[in-house]
Amino acid sequence: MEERLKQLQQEAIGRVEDAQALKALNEVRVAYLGKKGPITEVLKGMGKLSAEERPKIGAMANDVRDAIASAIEEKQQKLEAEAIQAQLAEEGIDVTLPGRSVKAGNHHPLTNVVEEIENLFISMGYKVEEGPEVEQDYYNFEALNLPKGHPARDMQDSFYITEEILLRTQTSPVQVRTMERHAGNGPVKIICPGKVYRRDNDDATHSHQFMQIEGLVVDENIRMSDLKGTLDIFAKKMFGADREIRLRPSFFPFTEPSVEMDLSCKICGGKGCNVCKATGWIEILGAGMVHPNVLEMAGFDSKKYTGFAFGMGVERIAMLKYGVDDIRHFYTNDHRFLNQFNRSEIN
Ligand code: 2U9
Repeated sequence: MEERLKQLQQEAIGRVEDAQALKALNEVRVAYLGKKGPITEVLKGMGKLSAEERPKIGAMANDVRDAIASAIEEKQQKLEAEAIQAQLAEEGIDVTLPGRSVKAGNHHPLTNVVEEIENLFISMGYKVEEGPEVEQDYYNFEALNLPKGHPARDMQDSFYITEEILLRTQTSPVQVRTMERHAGNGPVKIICPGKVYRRDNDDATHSHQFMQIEGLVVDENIRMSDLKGTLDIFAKKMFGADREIRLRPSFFPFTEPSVEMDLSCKICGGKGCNVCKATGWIEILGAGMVHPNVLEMAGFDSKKYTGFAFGMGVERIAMLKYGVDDIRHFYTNDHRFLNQFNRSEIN
């Protein structure tokens, strides 16, 4: 029996050493230490032994069982450690690989231009006012000296929702609403940025939806020279101190007299090129003295108060400032275009 036990120990430990995986090791455990294993068999047959032999063989069987169990335990720890190492090697992170950069958004070029113009006028004491894009016919046309039937309010040019409601064609209704709130008391000194809508066919220089910024100053003794000085400061701050302006007579129903403002061409320095169509001047905005009818309709005494107003298309300003040749670039969300205006490139 002693021999049998020694042989079992040797055999089991040999199989433990051979086991290359946890599954095989478990099979060894079941085969030698399980309920139906050979050591249990030996222990069961102890009853047939003499009283002298019994404790000796019993102790030996226990030692053999413990030796096999500790060999299995040791091997199990070794195999488990190896499995973890293999898994780590497979799932390892290569810290030398280049990282994936996170793309940061940035302000749209039109937002930048609007902000720049707003700040410029805020520094001259103007307040920023906004209003509804869905507007009443009265505020969009009537109150601006454009009575029903006036050619400038032709159905062709506007998106009507009902007979009396339309998408605003200019930001001027915001000025009218602000003047009404002032209840006939000056001064009013505001700048009104926002989206406007016109029934136009889109092309390189036209869009059915675009942005405007309009300005309005109403007070006692406001004169054409105030308008001219204000526009000159705007042009020089926005486009460069070396720029000149000139005012040409024009017509708008809401201003009298009305003017259009040209900016001296930077590309040719006034000599004439394709941007200024060989004139040396580029048209950038319209302006004028607020029509007395408009002042009166908004509740201001036109004998006491005078005012000036101006209006410009933001896209046109942005196109001239950045040399953009097609208005549609502002709306098509092409990153190659938009990223050129990124003020915070962090890649
Ligand atoms: C009130 C009184 C007067 C706003 C004005 C213009 C001249 C003008 C155009 C420029 C290009 C519109 O975007 S554009 O097509 N605007 O030429 N706008 S004076 O005059 C006002 C506004 C409100 C109460």
